Amino acid sequence: MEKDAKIYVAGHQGLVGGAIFRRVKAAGFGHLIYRSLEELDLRNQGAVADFFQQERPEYIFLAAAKVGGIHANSTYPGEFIYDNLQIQNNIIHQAYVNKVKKLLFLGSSCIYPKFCPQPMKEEHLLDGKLEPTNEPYAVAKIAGIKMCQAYNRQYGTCFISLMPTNLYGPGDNFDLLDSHVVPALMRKCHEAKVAGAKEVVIWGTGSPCREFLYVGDLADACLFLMENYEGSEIVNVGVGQDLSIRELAELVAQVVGFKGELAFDPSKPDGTPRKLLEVSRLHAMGWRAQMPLEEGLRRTYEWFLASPWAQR
Ligand code: GFB
Repeated sequence: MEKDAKIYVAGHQGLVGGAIFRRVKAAGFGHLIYRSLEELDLRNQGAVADFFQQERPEYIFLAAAKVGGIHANSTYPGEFIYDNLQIQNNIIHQAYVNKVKKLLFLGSSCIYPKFCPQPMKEEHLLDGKLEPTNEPYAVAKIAGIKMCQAYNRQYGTCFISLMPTNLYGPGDNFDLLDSHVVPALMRKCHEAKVAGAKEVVIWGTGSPCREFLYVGDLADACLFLMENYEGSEIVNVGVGQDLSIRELAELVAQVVGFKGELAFDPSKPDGTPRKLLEVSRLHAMGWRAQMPLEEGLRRTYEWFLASPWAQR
């Protein structure tokens, strides 16, 4: 990417888009384009076409998406499939029509089968049935990958796809019902500490395993791949290590300073038993995640304490 290239970060108000925006700016790229949700509804085909005509971006980070944790995915399956298909269809198609030089599409580790061999390799895509709690979201993300690959094949575009593992970090959504597990546990532990409560309730059995990538590391990987990768094959982005939800809860409680009990509510869904990405493709290209989990959690908690979420 040229330093004065016109770069569109779709989703710059979100956890991932915000981190990409800051990373790209810090690297000295001066011509970034963005629109707020109020200014541009990315689900609207005509509005997206007009935006592209007007701005003519040269590079795109496609981080705009409807996202959420296990409960949000199960509660709003219609929104998860419709919003994501619309957003990505509109942007990917307009990127082709307007001859964008390169587009980076962000998928998710939930594209892999529920009972995928671990760690999950890129070639396991479409090898088996998906996890039901987030199937509509996963199907939309798989459609995005296939659309990038199909356009590359038919039209000679350069659309690359990254599959990040579970993410966390400053800027996350701390809504207790819709969020992912890290912000939910952090807020629960914080509120229990402040209230002097004896226990925090964790959804599920605590036995599922997840891998957590700091969003600043993901942003760094996005910039790295935008500058160094041109293939159609998807690339996993993870840390190569996972832990159980119980272990995560213990670590979050320690970072927050909550000293009470951790209770488990098995009436809530566990989701996929394990999700660990195989990251040798990315390592072979010369990129590795840097942020240790505990330090990433500390930085996230600092951000949370200064945010309106801590005042609620
Ligand atoms: O982060 P999470 O919602 O997403 O949940 P998934 C991870 C695990 O943490 C599940 C447990 O086993 C949850 O049951 N958990 C325990 C909690 N306590 C809580 C809590 O208070 N809140 C939440 N949210 N979880 C998502 C997908 O799956 O992963 C998305 O639904 C996306 O589509 C995302 O792919 C990365 O890892 O289960």
